[in-house]
Amino acid sequence: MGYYISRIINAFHTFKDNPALVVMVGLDGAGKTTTLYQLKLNQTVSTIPTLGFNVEKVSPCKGLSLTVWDVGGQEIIRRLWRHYYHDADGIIFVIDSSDLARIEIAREELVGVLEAPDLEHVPLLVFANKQDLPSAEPVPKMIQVLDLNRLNRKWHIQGSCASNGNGVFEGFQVFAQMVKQEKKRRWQA
Ligand SMILES: Nc1nc2c(ncn2[C@@H]2O[C@H](COP(=O)(O)OP(=O)(O)OP(=O)(O)O)[C@@H](O)[C@H]2O)c(=O)[nH]1
Ligand SMILES: [Mg+2]
Repeated sequence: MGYYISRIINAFHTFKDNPALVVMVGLDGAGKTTTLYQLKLNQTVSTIPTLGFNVEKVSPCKGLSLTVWDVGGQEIIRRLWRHYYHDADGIIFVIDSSDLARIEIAREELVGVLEAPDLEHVPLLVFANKQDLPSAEPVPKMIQVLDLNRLNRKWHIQGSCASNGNGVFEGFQVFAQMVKQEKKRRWQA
């Protein structure tokens, strides 16, 4: 009996009180902080480079809240990303689709992120951001460049414009469902 009660409490804890933990990374200037506050406040905020992190709780879909850690992307602080991965239920990678000069660096950083043992099997959301800029690569091209089809995990890519909000909510909605399903699958295992 105690076993079942503890499972019920655990389930309640998992789905009600305990928000899923999500880490958002990507190169500096990709638009992570703009994305986070577009979702949280439904507003375009003016940002400064993030030297540590921002953290906000958001509820993009019914029955699941996400605690989103937005971690600064400057080269010198990228090595700190891995310290945020422990217990993460999902990972978000934001990329500036118009920054062709750094697309290979972004790809390499994504590979490093996905190799982190703490992130094994967690769902991935990629925001192909800055789609408003004329030089932005479209989503199919970003799938190819980032080689997403080879991934052995659930992933979703969303074209977005964080500065006007296009695609931000839609991306988080799909992602939250993926995180919810994965949490449920792990709990049932
Ligand atoms: N045109 C355009 N500009 C954007 C978009 N998203 C963000 N920006 C701008 O890009 C710049 C960097 O945005 P941030 O959100 O601060 O980028 P970040 O990824 O948090 O950067 P770090 O904190 O340094 O890692 C800001 O000037 C934003 O206004 C977008 O979709 N389109
Ligand atoms: Mg930032």
